Amino acid sequence: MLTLYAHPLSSYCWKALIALYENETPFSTVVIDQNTYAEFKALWPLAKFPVLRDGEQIIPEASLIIEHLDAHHRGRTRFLPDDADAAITVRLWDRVFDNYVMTPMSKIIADILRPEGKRDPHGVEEARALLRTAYDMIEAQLEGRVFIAGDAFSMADCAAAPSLYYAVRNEPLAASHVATAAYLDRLKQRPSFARTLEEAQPFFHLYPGA
Ligand SMILES: N[C@@H](CCC(=O)N[C@@H](CS)C(=O)NCC(=O)O)C(=O)O
Repeated sequence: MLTLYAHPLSSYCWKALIALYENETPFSTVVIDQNTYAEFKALWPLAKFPVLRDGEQIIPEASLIIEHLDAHHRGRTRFLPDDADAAITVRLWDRVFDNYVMTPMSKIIADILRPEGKRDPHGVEEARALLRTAYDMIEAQLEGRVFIAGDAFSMADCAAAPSLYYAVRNEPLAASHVATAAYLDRLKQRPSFARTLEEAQPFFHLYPGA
């Protein structure tokens, strides 16, 4: 039995949840709160979520969780193609969304949560500039593609959905980002992400960037 240690508003947890819901993979959830935090930190001292437990195996990092699901709990949606070069393209766009959309988006939201006088306007401006560059790259990549790495949904789309969802609320897309806006709409309509968003709905009021 799989157990996911997760928080309902965490974008990286959404990424793993999308993959689990894609294939209706059975799992149980341990919600990280003050009651479960010590148990969670003992499993993964860096205490970043999500973490998946599969029997004796502990798998941290959302991308590795998805790679693990693709290798050991395979379903109709494959998250990485068998072709090595195509798999590198998926991993590249997974990295783009984590490092250049999720990271600057988190910087902007973390800054909102900082106390007055402890904010970092310069760092936030840099994060916004990085996001705008990433948006331009995503827009170009989507030309002629249904999903970010091609015609098939993949791990990179699992990364794209939560990162873009939160990012555009905090740094809006430009009017020229037509393909990216349509792509985000397609992701929101995908049942795995629609379910993730629906389940997070009751918690949104707790989060300033949501
Ligand atoms: N590289 C990790 C990042 C995970 C991460 O940063 N998760 C955030 C929630 S979205 C977290 O654990 N925040 C709590 C903290 O930093 O203490 C991954 O890809 O899973």
